[in-house]
Amino acid sequence: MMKTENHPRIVSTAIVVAASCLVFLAPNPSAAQPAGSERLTEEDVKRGFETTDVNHDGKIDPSEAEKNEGLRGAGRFAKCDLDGNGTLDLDEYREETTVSSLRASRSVDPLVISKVEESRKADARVFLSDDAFSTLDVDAGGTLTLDEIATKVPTRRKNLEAWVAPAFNAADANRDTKLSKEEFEAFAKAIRDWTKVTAPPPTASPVKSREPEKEKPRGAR
Ligand SMILES: [Ca+2]
Ligand SMILES: [Ca+2]
Ligand SMILES: [Ca+2]
Repeated sequence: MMKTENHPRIVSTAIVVAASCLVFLAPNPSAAQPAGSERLTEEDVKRGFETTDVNHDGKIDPSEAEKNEGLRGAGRFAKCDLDGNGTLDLDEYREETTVSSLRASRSVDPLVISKVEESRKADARVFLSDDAFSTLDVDAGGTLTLDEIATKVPTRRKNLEAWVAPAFNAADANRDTKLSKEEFEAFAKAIRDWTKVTAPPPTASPVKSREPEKEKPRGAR
């Protein structure tokens, strides 16, 4: 059985992974952070996104990202592209802007946080239904592997690696890389607890995930 105190570490891992992709997303600081304000608002997020989305197609592609100080650089774009579809949507942009603001100890408007939570909840919903276990148990073998889970959660594949994999590993009490029904309950609880959080903690304590990310030293900006 997973201990409930594991879940803050799961959150932390997600933050390390997510935060490592960005220092600051806005194309210029004034676009996302009005002078005299330390609070990131939903309006700031949208303005930063629209400024970066030069051709206004509602997506940030790699060439647009190259013009954004916070998005350019080897590997950064890919890390922010949570569903791996080659572009950044507003949810992906908001998620990373929020993380980078919290890391920089800027306050984040509750509306921004709640929108981030909405998108995480959408990802998490598949784990929280009553018949989640049987839905996910593709081969009906009575256990779940991470690959089985991945086939059912295709749209946020990188999210899966960032926070589902650590939750999975933490819940896998007997370390056989499969979740029994009982282990799955601990996993689902961690996901449920995590998607309820209102703000991630500012510091991180990495948990080993299946595909470890290259991490910056803790506290690096
Ligand atoms: Ca675009
Ligand atoms: Ca994307
Ligand atoms: Ca197991």
